[in-house]
Amino acid sequence: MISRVSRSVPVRFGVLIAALGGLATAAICWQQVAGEQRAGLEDLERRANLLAYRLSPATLRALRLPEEQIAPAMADRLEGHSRLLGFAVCAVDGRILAAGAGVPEFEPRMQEAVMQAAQTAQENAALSRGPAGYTHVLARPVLDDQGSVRGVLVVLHDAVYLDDRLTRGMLRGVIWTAGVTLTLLLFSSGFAWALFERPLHRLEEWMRRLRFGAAHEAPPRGLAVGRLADESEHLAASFRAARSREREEAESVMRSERAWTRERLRAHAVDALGGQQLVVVSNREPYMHQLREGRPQLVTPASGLVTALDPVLRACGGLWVAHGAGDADRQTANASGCIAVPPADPRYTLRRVWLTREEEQGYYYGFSNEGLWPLCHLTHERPVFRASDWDQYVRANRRFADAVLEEIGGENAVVMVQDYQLALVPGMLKERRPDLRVGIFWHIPWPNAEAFRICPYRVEILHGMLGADLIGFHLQQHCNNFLDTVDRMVEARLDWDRFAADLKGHTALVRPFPISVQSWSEKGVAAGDELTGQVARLRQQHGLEGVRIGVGVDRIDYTKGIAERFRALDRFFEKHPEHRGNFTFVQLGAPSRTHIPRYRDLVNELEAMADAINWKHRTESWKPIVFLVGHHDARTVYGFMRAASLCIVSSLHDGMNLVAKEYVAARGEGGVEGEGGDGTSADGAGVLILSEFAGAARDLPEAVIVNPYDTEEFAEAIRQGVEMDGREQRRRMTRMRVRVEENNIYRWAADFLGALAHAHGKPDQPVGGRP
Ligand code: ADQ
Repeated sequence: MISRVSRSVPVRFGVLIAALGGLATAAICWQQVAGEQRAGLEDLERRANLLAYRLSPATLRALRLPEEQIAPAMADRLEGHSRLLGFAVCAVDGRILAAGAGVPEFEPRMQEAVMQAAQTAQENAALSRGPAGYTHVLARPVLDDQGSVRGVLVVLHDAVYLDDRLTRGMLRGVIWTAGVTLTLLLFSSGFAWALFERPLHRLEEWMRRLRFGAAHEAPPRGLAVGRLADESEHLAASFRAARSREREEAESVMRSERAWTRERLRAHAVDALGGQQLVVVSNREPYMHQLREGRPQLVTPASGLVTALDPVLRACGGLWVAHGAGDADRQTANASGCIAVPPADPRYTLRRVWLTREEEQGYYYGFSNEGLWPLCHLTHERPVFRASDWDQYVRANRRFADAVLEEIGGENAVVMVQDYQLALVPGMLKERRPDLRVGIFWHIPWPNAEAFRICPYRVEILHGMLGADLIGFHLQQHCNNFLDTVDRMVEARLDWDRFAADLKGHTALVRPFPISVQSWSEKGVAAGDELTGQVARLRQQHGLEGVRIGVGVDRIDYTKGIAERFRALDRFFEKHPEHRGNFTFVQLGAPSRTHIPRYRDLVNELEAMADAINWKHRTESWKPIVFLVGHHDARTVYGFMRAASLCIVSSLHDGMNLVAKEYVAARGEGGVEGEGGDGTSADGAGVLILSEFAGAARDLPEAVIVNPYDTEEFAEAIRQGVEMDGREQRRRMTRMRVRVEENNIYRWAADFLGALAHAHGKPDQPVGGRP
């Protein structure tokens, strides 16, 4: 179909150009013929005039004679020759008094002109058509001295030649028009074929071969549109990457008879690290101490990053360098800021980095969260870039890099830098210790090059990141965007085949590593009867007895789409009042970054929205939304996820979103009885409503996928989720759960560490290589 359509394009283009050219030529030819015709007629008239003028005095003299003497008096003056047919002298009543030899036969054609001239005393010319062609008649009144018309002198010309000239001109025009049209048709079709059709046909052939496995073949040359050529290069590279990863994955699945566990990761890490220390660097610390009633209390912050990396370090041991943000952090760490964690069962060292209030404000709240965060998330929130924030960002990054170098001393180490707050750290580390293995994992999306371009410090950030040996994102799409950004904004050499960028002789590989979660049982959550009791308590505490529950668990952030979720719930209860009283949505929202006004306002805004919706739909014993603002411990989060037959993740843009995977992981372990009494929350069931804009949507396609901006569609998805039958829920959930269990957090860490080990000094490792 595509080739049939594209094949007719050059012809259509040719016909269009030829038709336009043909019309223009025809118009020009017509103008020319008409002009020639006009000139010929004018010439004839001029000549007739001149002849009439010359003969007028003799005609007047003859007209003064008696009528029978007029003809002899004019004699052979009235004869014509060549195109001049002859003259005639007529009386004022139109009768011919004297005429040249062939003239009388034209009398009928002369009559009208003669009468007009006689009556008006004005010269009259006419072109009249007879059986032999055109004749030109000029009738000139002959006036006596008193100005009275004595008679009319007629000059007759044969104008057939004008007719011939017109026919010849028209014929010439037709030949020209046909010639030009045909030439244009041939040239423009040929041009369009050579410039577009042939390269597109080759591209089509190449894509087909690519689809059937010729992934090594370079895209065809000669594509007229530069961007198309670039994009096909990228497409080929992504295809190669995906193929290679598929192969590696298949091999890896065949190799792995066991799932990835903490123990397996530990063994793998020991191997990959080759005796070197593992260092994680992040802004957020995995264990924070806050003062509560004058005493330090341990807090584990609500963060996907901590959820992901703490189990890795617990499994492998090593060092975690992070900002000591808790108000009791200093008093619980030693003089150099170090503390063994988890405090109850130490497995690794946490080195806290101290930042001044100004540094924290500029580096974290300012540049990272008012600049880079909205820059990378496409949610229509305008990023703010202040020069003073950037200075603090550079300074704080330097502090983190210094802390790492200080802790590792002269030892060798593998450093995993985490996230957008620390983009400059890889470059800073490599500057001082080129022998270190450094990887950076970017937990949020990487936007397209055009969006990233607005950052005034884009070159510095890219240089900092390209200092790493390995740069990881959640999705291949983010990798593509990143390399495209590098391509356009810095002088680096790109290798799309290996997905690598070379800057000043240093190569950074760019790879996707979709992050995941650990199993809930490893987090020490309740199980069996204890879990059943806990769920019953949560229901009772929040007035949820006897209703079906939906749940959302988020940091309160505008990217998470909580307002859109509330709007859809409002619409759902509007459209389906039959669900009032039997379904309640519980939203756990942890306030975060509340020093930034936008975030502070959002908490108030969401509370007001939930109140308004509750007011609108509530009954005496039921309300649609229970909004629990605060950071909840893992047991509570798990309790709600077990109790809920539906979970909503409605991010407007999200790197991955761990909550979606946590909910899936929560739906498989042990049964919870008694909620809603409809059996939908029994073992293995549950519905995940997931935004298409969260990275997790790629890993969990069996979820009910929604566009959170489309309130109607979203409300309909909630109805579908609430009413979905148990068997369909289990079918979808089982597939998702198997995938989350296979691709868990340990596998993510193993993949990243394995790729980092190979990235350094072994540049020929195939794309997407797994350990
Ligand atoms: P986040 O934006 O922090 O992570 P997410 O992936 O959803 O988002 O992780 C949030 C974590 O915090 C989850 O483990 C969740 O259970 C927990 N949490 C949220 N609200 C809570 C609450 N009220 N109480 C207790 N716990 C709560 C960033 C990126 C994501 C990416 C992760 C990991 O923005 O796209 O998935 O990093 O890479």
